[in-house]
Amino acid sequence: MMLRLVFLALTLAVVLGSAHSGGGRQWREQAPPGSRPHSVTITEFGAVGNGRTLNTLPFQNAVFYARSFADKGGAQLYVPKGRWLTGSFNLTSHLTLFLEEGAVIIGAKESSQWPIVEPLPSYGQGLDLPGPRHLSLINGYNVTDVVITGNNGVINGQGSIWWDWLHSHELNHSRPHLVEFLHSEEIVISNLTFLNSPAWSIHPVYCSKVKVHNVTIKTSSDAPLTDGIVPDSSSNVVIEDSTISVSHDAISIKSGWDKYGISIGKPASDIHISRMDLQASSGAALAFGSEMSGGISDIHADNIQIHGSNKGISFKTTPGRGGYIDEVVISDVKMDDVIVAIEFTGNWSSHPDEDFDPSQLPVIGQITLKDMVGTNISVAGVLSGIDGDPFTAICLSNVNFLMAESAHSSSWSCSNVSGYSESVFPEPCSELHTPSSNSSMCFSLVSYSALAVA
Ligand SMILES: *[C@@H]1O[C@H](CO)[C@@H](O)[C@H](O)[C@H]1NC(C)=O
Ligand SMILES: *[C@@H]1O[C@H](CO)[C@@H](O)[C@H](O)[C@H]1NC(C)=O
Ligand SMILES: *[C@@H]1O[C@H](CO)[C@@H](O)[C@H](O)[C@H]1NC(C)=O
Ligand SMILES: *[C@@H]1O[C@H](CO)[C@@H](O)[C@H](O)[C@H]1NC(C)=O
Ligand SMILES: *[C@@H]1O[C@H](CO)[C@@H](O)[C@H](O)[C@H]1NC(C)=O
Ligand SMILES: *[C@@H]1O[C@H](CO)[C@@H](O)[C@H](O)[C@H]1NC(C)=O
Ligand SMILES: *[C@@H]1O[C@H](CO)[C@@H](O)[C@H](O)[C@H]1NC(C)=O
Ligand SMILES: *[C@@H]1O[C@H](CO)[C@@H](O)[C@H](O)[C@H]1NC(C)=O
Ligand SMILES: CC(=O)N[C@H]1CO[C@H](CO)[C@@H](O)[C@@H]1O
Repeated sequence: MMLRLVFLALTLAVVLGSAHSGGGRQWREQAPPGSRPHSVTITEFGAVGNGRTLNTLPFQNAVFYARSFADKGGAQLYVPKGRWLTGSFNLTSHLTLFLEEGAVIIGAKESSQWPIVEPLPSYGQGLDLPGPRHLSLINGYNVTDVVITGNNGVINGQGSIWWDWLHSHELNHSRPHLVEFLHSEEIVISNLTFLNSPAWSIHPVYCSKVKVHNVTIKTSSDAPLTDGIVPDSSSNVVIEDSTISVSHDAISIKSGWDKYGISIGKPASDIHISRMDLQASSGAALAFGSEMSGGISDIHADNIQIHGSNKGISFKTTPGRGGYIDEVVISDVKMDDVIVAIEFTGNWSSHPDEDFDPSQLPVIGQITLKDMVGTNISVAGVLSGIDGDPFTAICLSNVNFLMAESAHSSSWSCSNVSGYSESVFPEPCSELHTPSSNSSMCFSLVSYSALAVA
């Protein structure tokens, strides 16, 4: 350990020097797991994995040291079995953070361990409160080629203290997330479990080339507004082979809030979601918006299992939001025990401030939902567009919902929408099967023959 600490001190000047020298770094391929030529262990920086000792400085120092290998193929920061309590720390480029089996990174309960940072420019303020927000537990700012992985290690945010502060109005700043990347690319997150985030679990914003696979994300079902994965104003994102069970939205695609998101203008696009098991006890399993002012486009989701959720698939927006949601295809979905299977709402009226421009109307269309089955569904669909700004080309194909046997179950209700449907049971609202509509209006809808359906 002494050796590392001495080396750390000696390299400080060198690292700082090179950081100021600027100059573009070379674009690299992602390091395959285990391929980093250098490795350090968190205990070499004085960390103690007893669940009580605060390890914020060891994590910061270890990452700082790992930075000296950035132009030598990068380094792995190895976290062995143990309970590693820490406040916020930042990652660096060409780094693999590896959590061994039995390794648990635990977020500190003191809010002072989560520094205050500027709100995101596309939101203008924090999620819970105006003004700045708490820094997330594990952060990447302007980094490239970073892997967070392990042999099913755990990252636990101990969110309940933050949920209590939110309920009791003791928060001074908006809650932090577990993992957040800003302005970054080539990010891989895999083979880990994320528990009880104070707010969202994984939040890439203004990023590209992000892959999340084989993760488990859970928060307590009474946790307020805890989302799972939130691809936000990011492109080229892949999310697959994972299980998410949270209280609010399990996967939520966003791109900024009202005038802030409109002026930043960064869409969420080119996002592929596959082979997921989703539960959203009081939110939506797969959500779009409601913050979508930078636009959401080119989204493909398939092989999605949804169970025990308030909403299955939800598109949320409101006048003043601007932006668009289009070129979305969702297919091969199985839903069980869901209150509202499909929701489109043009009246999700939360605004960052009163100063929004209601004439900024979102444009929602070119959305295809196909090959879906459901059991114990209370409401098949509530599709309500905006008066004077209808949602168009909403297409449903080969959908079969078995409705719940409760007195409250109802099938479809539609207003200010138009589109097309084929082979949908229960029979959808007339807005989706007008005599003049046909499948050619639908985004990427290959028409089915009755035989192909079985
Ligand atoms: C995740 O685990 C699987 C199976 O052990 C392994 O093949 C894969 O390389 C791991 N991924 C990473 C990024 O370590
Ligand atoms: C981590 O990054 C944030 C902003 O992204 C910065 O405010 C903070 O000082 C950084 N922390 C350390 C220890 O470098
Ligand atoms: C982001 O990183 C690039 C090089 O990777 C550098 O040129 C740029 O100055 C960095 N920007 C900020 C705001 O740190
Ligand atoms: C998923 O990750 C776990 C460790 O967390 C590993 O044991 C398993 O093999 C991985 N599965 C795949 C398909 O990568
Ligand atoms: C909010 O600020 C007050 C006054 O500084 C402080 O006593 C309290 O602990 C803070 N709350 C949180 C959750 O940080
Ligand atoms: C149907 O789903 C609801 C939740 O939407 C659940 O409470 C109920 O237990 C389920 N019924 C059956 C028979 O599984
Ligand atoms: C939108 O919701 C608000 C309350 O949430 C309600 O007062 C208003 O009538 C709704 N507007 C439309 C057009 O449904
Ligand atoms: C399908 O609808 C479009 C208008 O949306 C129309 O131009 C086209 O002729 C229709 N095709 C068929 C086969 O009815
Ligand atoms: C233009 C249009 O059709 N507006 C309708 C939107 O939905 C409301 C509620 O169903 C109707 O009252 C409007 O006529």
